[in-house]
Amino acid sequence: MSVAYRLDSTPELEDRLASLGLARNVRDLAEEGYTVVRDPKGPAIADALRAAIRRAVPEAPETMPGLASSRFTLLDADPVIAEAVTVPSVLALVELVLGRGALLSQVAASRRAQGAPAMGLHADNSWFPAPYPDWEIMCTACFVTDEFTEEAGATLVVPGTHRMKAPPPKGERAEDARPIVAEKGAICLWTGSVWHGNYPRSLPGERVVLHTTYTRLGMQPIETYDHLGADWFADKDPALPMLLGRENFLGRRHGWKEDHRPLLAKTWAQVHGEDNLPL
Ligand SMILES: O=C(O)CCC(=O)C(=O)O
Ligand SMILES: [Fe+2]
Repeated sequence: MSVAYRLDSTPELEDRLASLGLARNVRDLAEEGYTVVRDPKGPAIADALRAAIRRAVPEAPETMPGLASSRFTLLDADPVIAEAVTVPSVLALVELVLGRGALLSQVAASRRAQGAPAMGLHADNSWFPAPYPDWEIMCTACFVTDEFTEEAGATLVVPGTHRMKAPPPKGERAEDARPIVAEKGAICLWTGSVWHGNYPRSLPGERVVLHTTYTRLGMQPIETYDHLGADWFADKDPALPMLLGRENFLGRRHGWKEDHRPLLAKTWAQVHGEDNLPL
């Protein structure tokens, strides 16, 4: 059951993807619905990111062995988290999956200790009914700070299920499931449609992961970072204001004191191109 699969390619983006050496990742996303991204930035910040997550997310209580613990809305919990959500290769692939002007939807982190049970099979398009549209609504990037193997409790994925455009049926056995095997510093990226879960962790130690969800402009992000002021952005990646919707036309009180047209035109051009303005 194969349907047309749409990625949001533009000539400029294709050049950028090629110069970043991401041809294989583009193929993976189209054919399998997920990919493992290796960007030099990943290994460079993996240890600092792991330490930041361990400070921000409480350990699962010893009285409940095997429990996974997680926390949300972590963008500003530590400067290295803001770096981890703007890794250039990931942002280029997010643009391919979600189009220009995509937003940061959620920044979560998890710690899974030995004995952590498996997470059930699901698709991340949780807030939308099936059939999902031909285009992707959201995608999730999991930053690996130790290692992903089956024993370590890696993410489990069922390759190609992004084409089903629906969540897994209840009780689905997913015979073709496989672990996403990846080393420290790699970033696993999957579309909101692909079926995934994870494996129980049998190794000692803990699996520490940053889970970042991006969504298409036009969708409602899961989290808000409205509390962050200009001082927070001053030393951060310039992509962040756009990722947080600070530079687009949506989510505002329009036509009140200010002329809304320049921002509308800017947003339209960003999504549809300069030469395609209906205004
Ligand atoms: O913990 C994992 O391996 C997968 C978690 C997950 O389903 C997600 O981040 O969307
Ligand atoms: Fe998920």
